[in-house]
Amino acid sequence: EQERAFIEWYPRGYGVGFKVTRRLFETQTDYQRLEIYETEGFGKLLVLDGTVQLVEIGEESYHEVLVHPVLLAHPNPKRVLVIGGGDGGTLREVLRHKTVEKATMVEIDDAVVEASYLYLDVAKDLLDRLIKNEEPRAELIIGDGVKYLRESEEKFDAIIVDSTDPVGPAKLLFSEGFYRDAYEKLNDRGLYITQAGSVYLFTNELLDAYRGMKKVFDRVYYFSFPVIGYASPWSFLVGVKGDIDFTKVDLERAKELKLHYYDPERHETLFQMPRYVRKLL
Ligand code: AG3
Repeated sequence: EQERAFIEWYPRGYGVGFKVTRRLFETQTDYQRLEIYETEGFGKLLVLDGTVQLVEIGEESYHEVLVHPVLLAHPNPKRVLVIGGGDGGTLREVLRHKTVEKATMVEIDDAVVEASYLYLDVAKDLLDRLIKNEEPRAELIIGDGVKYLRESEEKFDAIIVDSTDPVGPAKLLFSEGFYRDAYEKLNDRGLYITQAGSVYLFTNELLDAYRGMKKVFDRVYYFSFPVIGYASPWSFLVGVKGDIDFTKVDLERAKELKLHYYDPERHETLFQMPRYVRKLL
């Protein structure tokens, strides 16, 4: 009997795959092809243009490291902007922080929000409240994050980019112009973080993003973390504006968060970059 699988193919024939029991949904949205599968052992799988966005069992491995290191390095994050993240997992983690008074999520594709609400157990209640505009500390804007940031009259303590890969709809989120807009829209002290791809398989894209961010932010940090569903380790780039030490996080505040994967006590161990990548910088 032939086993059914969904496999995401990376360059040079490297694959990350799951056994799937059925496809629950597929559609061509205005921006991308969206699919949802039921997997054998990892819950449901969200796929955009053939790339794995998340698996339910393990999604915290990504959402926690995208959100908590930057919010715990900031002394008092109140205003947070999330770009992308239509499944709601990133915003869910942001709202765990009691200091956050208001978070805005700008997602370009309403079909991602809708399908995540209908099919995924990632942030169902939160998405429901967002869609009805009933979440007191957060708002959802369906729109282009690049345009939103350029035109925003507000400033933020943290800007979190939870995007697809730097091709197609997300390409401009990895441009120097966008980094400049982000820098300008951060408060005097602020942090920017973006997912930055597979360390081994998207090395060039990672280096491009690193160099672009270096031109704009006061300090840039690289760190990586194993993410279930992606070609691990996955990389993250942090841009700092002003007086913030990203190597130190607030352990007191961290204890109040109930985390599965990210371990703030070992925060410093995230920063090791493979030697061959470091040499290319
Ligand atoms: N985060 C998607 C990260 C990029 C995945 N890329 C890949 N599999 N080639 C967005 C969804 C999580 N909220």
